[in-house]
Amino acid sequence: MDLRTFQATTMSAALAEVKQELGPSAVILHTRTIFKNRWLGLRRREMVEITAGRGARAAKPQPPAKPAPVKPQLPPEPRRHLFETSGGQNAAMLGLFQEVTGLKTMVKELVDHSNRTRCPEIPEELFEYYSQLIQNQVTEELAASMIKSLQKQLRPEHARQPEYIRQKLAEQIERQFPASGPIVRTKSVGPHVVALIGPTGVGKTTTIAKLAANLKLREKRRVGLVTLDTYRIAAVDQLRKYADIIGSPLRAVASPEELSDAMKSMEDCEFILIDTAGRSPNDALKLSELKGLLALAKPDEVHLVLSTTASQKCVELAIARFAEVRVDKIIFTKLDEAAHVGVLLNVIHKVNKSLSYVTTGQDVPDDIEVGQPRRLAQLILSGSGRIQSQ
Ligand SMILES: Nc1nc2c(ncn2[C@@H]2O[C@H](COP(=O)(O)OP(=O)(O)O)[C@@H](O)[C@H]2O)c(=O)[nH]1
Ligand SMILES: [Mg+2]
Repeated sequence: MDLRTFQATTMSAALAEVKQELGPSAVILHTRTIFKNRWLGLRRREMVEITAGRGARAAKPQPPAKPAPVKPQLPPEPRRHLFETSGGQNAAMLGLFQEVTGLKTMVKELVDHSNRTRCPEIPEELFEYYSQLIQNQVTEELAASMIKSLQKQLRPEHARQPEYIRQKLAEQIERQFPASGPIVRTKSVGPHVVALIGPTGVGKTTTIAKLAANLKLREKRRVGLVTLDTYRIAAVDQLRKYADIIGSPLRAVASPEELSDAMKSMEDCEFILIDTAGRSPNDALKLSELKGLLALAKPDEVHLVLSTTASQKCVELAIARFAEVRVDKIIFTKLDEAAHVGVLLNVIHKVNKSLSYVTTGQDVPDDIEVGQPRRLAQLILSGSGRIQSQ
């Protein structure tokens, strides 16, 4: 193809030149912004440069025409600009697409290069797996340790078996996800008491409603609800609405006496689920109040509820503070909104607690799943790191 470059101060001026010189079916291969020095190099001017060639159907230069026989006059054809033709638009789109693809490759190469220089201990043939973990926000330390364990399991003949390598890596990830399984009542007398604690807005009340609805409506269990979140009327109303729909008793308690009373009134329930007010991890006074109330309720299990959309730092702060209250298991909410699921892996690995449930949307009672290590491992390796409701 006969390639030429055109420079002008604006894109439209450059395009006009392309059209004039190469005709309306010109194919644009590349566009870029360049800077030209002016005023003895003291000023720089931004210019647009287009590389284009003649399209396949472009008219070839014709020899001077012989006088033609007179033809009947036809109305003039409507003239169309280069970018009003589908060929022109396609050419522009192709140019843009190539440019974006080129940029993406370049950025990926830069990131890979920077990671490679920072982690010389990661073997070259496993680097793409390491990159995938990092892209999913798995910490460098954890990603490197998993890749090194993976390396020990591989033999030279596995080098050309990416499926085998992925399978082994998935097993590595699964091992980092101890899962507790669902809430189960093991005692034969008295209610199995479960409390949910965690920062404000992570989804404690919604998760209580999902758990209660599943226990009551699907498993036909007797479920009682207690809320310690009596600071806001709206918070009690929110849970009361669910309790009414499910058909479970609800007690809102504001003092140790009321709590003892409520627990006694629900003695014939198989499960009591306790909702709590979101405490700011910085509010030490309220945290110790919560600790006192929970000590009185003697829950069989306390689940710390964390949002997958929160930053690693926020999640770590919440864990540190709520550990002073009591944490047995972790629930991760809002996986449907999470950009990356690596945070789950980092947190579960760090706190050495098991994952009980993950929630995947706002719908009560459907958007909740028992934590399944295999599913989470696949999610991390799937590339996008985003969950789809099953
Ligand atoms: N996208 C999404 N939103 C959720 C999920 N769980 C709860 N929410 C929403 O998060 C907001 C706060 O929930 P709420 O249960 O009141 O949080 P709480 O303050 O911890 O009790 C509400 O708008 C919920 O609908 C989830 O799994 N996914
Ligand atoms: Mg709440």
